[in-house]
Amino acid sequence: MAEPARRGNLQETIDSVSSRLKHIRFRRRAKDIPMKLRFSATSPYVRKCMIVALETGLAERIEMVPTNAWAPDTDLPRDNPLSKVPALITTGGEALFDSPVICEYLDSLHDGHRLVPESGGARWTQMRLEALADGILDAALAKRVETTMRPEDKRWPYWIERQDSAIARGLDALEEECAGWGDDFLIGQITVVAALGYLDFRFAAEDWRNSRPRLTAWQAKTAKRPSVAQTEPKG
Ligand SMILES: N[C@@H](CCC(=O)N[C@@H](CS)C(=O)NCC(=O)O)C(=O)O
Repeated sequence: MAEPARRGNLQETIDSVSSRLKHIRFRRRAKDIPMKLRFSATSPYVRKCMIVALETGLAERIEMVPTNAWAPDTDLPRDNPLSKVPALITTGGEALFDSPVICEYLDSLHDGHRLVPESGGARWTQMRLEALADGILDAALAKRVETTMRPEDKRWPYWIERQDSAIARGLDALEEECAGWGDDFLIGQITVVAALGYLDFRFAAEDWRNSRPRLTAWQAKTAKRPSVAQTEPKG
């Protein structure tokens, strides 16, 4: 899918997709009814879904619905009982979550090359990599909640250290593996982009690049992809 090469961020991409969507007159065939993606602009899990949508040419079929998962009165649990974004409402009205499920669903809707391999060893390799990068994200988010939302006198240093160790081991594993990825840009690599981007966005002072030259080079190369540049978190 050819996307215009320009730098932007996830919110700008969402705005641009939404405004283009408004100008499309829908004949109400199932294919033309927009899906809805409940999102927050800084969520790395949403970013995964947006990269998949852009890479597969599906972005214009998705209406973006801003959602604050943390708002006490949010109606998000109606679509996701876990009250997390992303949640995707399909054209048939079914609400799907979480990001691996949404990404695989989106990948089933297009005729191009599969971002989530359908079978064989490549599938497990990619799903394992996705799980590893999602796990880095889960640890980074847990650390952020602990260090920014929890009252200072109630913070648990051991918990923060535990998340730091999980993130460091995960990044070391990626450093070992990334030389073997070649030009692959599938669901595993997409999730790695989201994880590294989130660390840069929220923990810029803790330089994950230190002693990870191969992963650093891989990220720099990947940053040039339009789907990656257009979804870079800013805020
Ligand atoms: N495993 C989920 C994680 C989703 C998630 O944690 N989303 C965050 C935003 S980045 C959220 O909605 N948090 C609200 C909460 O934890 O209550 C996925 O892959 O979609």
